[in-house]
Amino acid sequence: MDTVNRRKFLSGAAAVGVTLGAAAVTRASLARLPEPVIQTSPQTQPPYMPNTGRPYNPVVTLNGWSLPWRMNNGVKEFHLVAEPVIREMAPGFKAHLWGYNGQSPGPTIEVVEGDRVRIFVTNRLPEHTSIHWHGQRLPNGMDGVTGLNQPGISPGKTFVYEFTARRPGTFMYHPHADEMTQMAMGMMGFWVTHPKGQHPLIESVDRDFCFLLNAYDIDPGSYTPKIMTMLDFNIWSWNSRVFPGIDSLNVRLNDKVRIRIGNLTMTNHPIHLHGHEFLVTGTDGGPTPKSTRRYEVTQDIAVGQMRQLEFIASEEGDWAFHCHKSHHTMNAMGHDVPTLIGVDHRGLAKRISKLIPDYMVMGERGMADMAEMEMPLPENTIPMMTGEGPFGSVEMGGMFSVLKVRKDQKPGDTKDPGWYQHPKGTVAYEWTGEPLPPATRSNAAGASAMPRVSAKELEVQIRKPGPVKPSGHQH
Ligand SMILES: [Cu+2]
Repeated sequence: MDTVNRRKFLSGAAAVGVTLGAAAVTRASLARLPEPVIQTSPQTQPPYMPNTGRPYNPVVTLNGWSLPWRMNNGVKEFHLVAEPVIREMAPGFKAHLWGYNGQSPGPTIEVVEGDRVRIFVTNRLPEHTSIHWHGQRLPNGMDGVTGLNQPGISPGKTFVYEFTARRPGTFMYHPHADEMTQMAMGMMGFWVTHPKGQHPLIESVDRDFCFLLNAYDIDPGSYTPKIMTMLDFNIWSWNSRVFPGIDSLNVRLNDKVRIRIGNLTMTNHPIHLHGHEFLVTGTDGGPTPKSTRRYEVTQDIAVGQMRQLEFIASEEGDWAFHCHKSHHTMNAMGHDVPTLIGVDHRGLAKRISKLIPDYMVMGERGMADMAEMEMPLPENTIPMMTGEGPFGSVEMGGMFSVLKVRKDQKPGDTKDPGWYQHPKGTVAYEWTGEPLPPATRSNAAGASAMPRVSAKELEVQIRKPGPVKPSGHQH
């Protein structure tokens, strides 16, 4: 990226509400807390180009931003404010979370290997907190485990963490105080330590993206996550956004791309990229030795782990990029709907609708109908599967985004180029020749094990969508 673009990005960032600390920092003001920088937009902010400290190539935080710092006698000073925030998880769906500096996740912290870093942490939550700097080498008393390494930071108080960023790599930060609650509420952030100069195992790239995997349990129609949930989450998100609210990863054809991912959910996520193979160039422990690298199209990321994926974006198009657990590409509602594939509803719906006027038959042909259904949703939620593509509904939700590779995407340009225009003759098409004669095979298959049942002898659970609880069953 050239300097002009960098400047433009910086002023672009300022225009959408990032307030940079005062340019001229006086001696007196250095004795005070650095002014916290607050960001309330859920849009992906352009890379943050520093004007002090050692140079590096900044990352792009998906639907997030990087935290500016002030330089104080050679020390990079950041100010994180733990506080309640409102996060738009997708258009039309807002969550009341806890986060840092106006957003959940908090801002990405970017430093350079060898930097002396001082982080002020102010607690505006109703209970004590702390921050653990996940993966860092640091003095034990800076590790952030409440009770073990430090007392909790009480509401209203500010603590100071200080250490040297000793090894380059991909890190995270999160509370180590009432963790179950505070992480279920969205308190987490990304940390990147860039290498100083050339590193034999860290290549420079054209695009460097990062995001956290996180999950929430938010009942349709409500705003606050249920913090006691251990496994049964209904909102699977990247940086507290769900498809179609997750921005696409927009790159130029033949760009070298790095994607850094950290997992702070309660389960593993096999992250799958279409159209390209990638190498895993880094893990929690730092850059991987070259001899261990092999090409993959899916990388599982376990709880508490970080992974760096790298590839050359050499295929033009709109490539799906998602978690391969199919329930993790779905949003709230519908996870506990019984399987009705093969059940003959004919006549039944009419009879039920006499009792329950807005009853809908769901799932008789599979669940794809859900994406098109004009379903009465409660006021603050998002359909289970949604997202409009150039060919119709994408029938996805949750942990899903698109890698957009374009010949004419400008170097460093992060803007969404729109949908891919496929060259003529390169899209799957409908066969218009002689059709296959109808088969009796599928009805006969498994006849004794799976007899087709008629509506007369069928017991059906009637479930109304929305906040209304299942209303019993009907013969
Ligand atoms: Cu997943």
